[in-house]
Amino acid sequence: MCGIILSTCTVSNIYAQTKAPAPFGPVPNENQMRWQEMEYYAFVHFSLNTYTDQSWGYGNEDLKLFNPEKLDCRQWARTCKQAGMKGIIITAKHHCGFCLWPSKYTQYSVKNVPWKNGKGDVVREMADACKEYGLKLGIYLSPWDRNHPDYGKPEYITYFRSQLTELLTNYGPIFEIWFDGANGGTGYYGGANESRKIDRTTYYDWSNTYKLIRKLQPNIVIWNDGGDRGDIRWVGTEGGFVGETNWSLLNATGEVTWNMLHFGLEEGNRWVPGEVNTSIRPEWFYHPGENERVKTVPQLMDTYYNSIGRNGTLLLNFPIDTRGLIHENDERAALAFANAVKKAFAINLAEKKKVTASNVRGNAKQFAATMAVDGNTNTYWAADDKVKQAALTIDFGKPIKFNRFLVQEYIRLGQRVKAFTIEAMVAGNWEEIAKATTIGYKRILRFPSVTATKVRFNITDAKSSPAISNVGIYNAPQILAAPTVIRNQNGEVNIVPADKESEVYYTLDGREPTLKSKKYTGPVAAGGKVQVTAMAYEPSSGKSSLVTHEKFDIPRTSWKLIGMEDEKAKTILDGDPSTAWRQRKDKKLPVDLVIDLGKEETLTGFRYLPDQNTWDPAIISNYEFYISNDNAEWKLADKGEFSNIRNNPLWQTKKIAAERARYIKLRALSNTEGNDNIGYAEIDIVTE
Ligand code: FUL
Repeated sequence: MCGIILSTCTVSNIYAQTKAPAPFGPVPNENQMRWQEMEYYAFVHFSLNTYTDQSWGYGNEDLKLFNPEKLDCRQWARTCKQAGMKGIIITAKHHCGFCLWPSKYTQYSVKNVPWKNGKGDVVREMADACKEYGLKLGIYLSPWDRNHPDYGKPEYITYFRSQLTELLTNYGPIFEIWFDGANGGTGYYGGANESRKIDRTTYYDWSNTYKLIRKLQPNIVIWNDGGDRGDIRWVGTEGGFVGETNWSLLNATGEVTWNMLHFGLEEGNRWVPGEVNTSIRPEWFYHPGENERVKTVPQLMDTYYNSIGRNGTLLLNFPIDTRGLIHENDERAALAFANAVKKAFAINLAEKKKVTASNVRGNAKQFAATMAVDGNTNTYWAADDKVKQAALTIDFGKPIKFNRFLVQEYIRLGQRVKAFTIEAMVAGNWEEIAKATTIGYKRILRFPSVTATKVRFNITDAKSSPAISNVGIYNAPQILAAPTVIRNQNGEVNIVPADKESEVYYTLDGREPTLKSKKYTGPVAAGGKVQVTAMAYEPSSGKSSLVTHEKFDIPRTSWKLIGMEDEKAKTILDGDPSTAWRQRKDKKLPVDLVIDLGKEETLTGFRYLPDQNTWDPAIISNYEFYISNDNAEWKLADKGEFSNIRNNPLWQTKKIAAERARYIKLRALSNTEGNDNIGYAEIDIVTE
């Protein structure tokens, strides 16, 4: 009798222990799960801005400008598909209010443009092309509308919801809706030409807008940077990276700080994973001047590892060009990037290898170590409840060379792992080769190539017993990066390859470098206007990098900062984007920076690169630019805003009517944070 009872007890114990682990903390819903598994998808930015060379339209841009000669959404979809992307989010309406679809509720749309005599619908063409290529469709609808007369009034919310209803009803399934956070400010507003402020927490009444969205598109995910908690979050930068520690959690209510956006919130009570949005060029919209500024494969690979490799998805933008196409340079870069990813992860060296675990949940087969290397992310290796430290050892049986480690948690049960290390058995000894914090849906670590017989994946800390659905080990080919080119104040050009061992070849006349060009051996004196091109070359493989193109205007050798006691201010002219100088903390706006150019020049513009520090921004948003011949009488040459500079702190180039002057003054009227911090990485001029 007792024996029977005993065995029943044992059986039920085993049964209890081999039940799947209970979910820990918040978990993704099905929509978030489907979205996360997409991993990589596109943005397309296309609007009147495409024809005005602007980042943000004011709302009064002429509709006649919209007449793309070769608009071909099928080319966009084909490119995205070939690039391995799973969907496309289109800017149906950007801040200028122009609608790419013939909305019933406004005249400011494709209804009234020369393109297709007002009979066209870009959103429809996009939806059809996505369907043809098996891609999902997403919609960007800017809440801020600089054209609409009612913006700022309650009536606008009705308009906004009517537009949402059109977009979410007439174009089939929509996987994601994107509400940008830029909200309120100056604009045309039906001719009022004024500044309108709204309270971003209350104005849009998001909770009712969300209800409408979910009713119309039950499978959608909502991205919202400006209001109530959406289903996914911005990661606090448009630079293409999320924090190394990345929790897919936030709190359901309350303020979201920059740190929470960038790293998630370990103790958050709601599943809100991060989406990394960045552009394949510096800017979101097409600017012909950026045709040579398309990101290189090494840059895009960095973005890949810092987004998808850090538990994020990657939303990569293509600025559609004036013809209505993804520019050939962007297409080439996206396909080369896809190819590099494919090559890097072509062979999982861990798959089906001998694998053991320090603990297996209930010693049960369905949670065995092998589940992490079976190539199926629906099965997972799990440890017993209460086990928060566990190791998985992969035995190759012979020395194998590798440089990447990929790991995935079974996130349907929550995000659990807080810290882990990777060790390799090199010549009979265990060596730690990498160390990291969170995992989440996917984590990829890069490290210098190592040759080892075994790899040990150690979970050193977890919120709850780990559940690992996939482990991958790869030997990714090296990619040569295009070198960095800078010119210092003395007019010397410095070229720095990403890999110190690479050889560098360059030209100073804009011609493409070859192995017959000059070999770089140290700083090169290059006065006057120069166009430097440079490439890195690896003699052992015979491979060369993509080419860097840098244009420099007249050298700043004899420039002087006026009225500046701080010696460090010179960094504003040192040519190095990573060094910056800030005005004294106690200075109140407006704040001036005055430069003596040493002699009269014919000025046709000026350039400003903000301090690249993202922690405590000191970025000018509104400015006035003055010129003078005697540093006494000043003439206002230009004034305006640096649009979108907070999220995208790139070089800003402003044109002015050509004029001769010896002194320039950049007056900062406001900064992006509403405080008085003002900083500069670089200031430069453009001459005729
Ligand atoms: C930003 C916008 O202001 C930009 O113009 C762009 O659309 C980007 C994706 O979001 O915040």
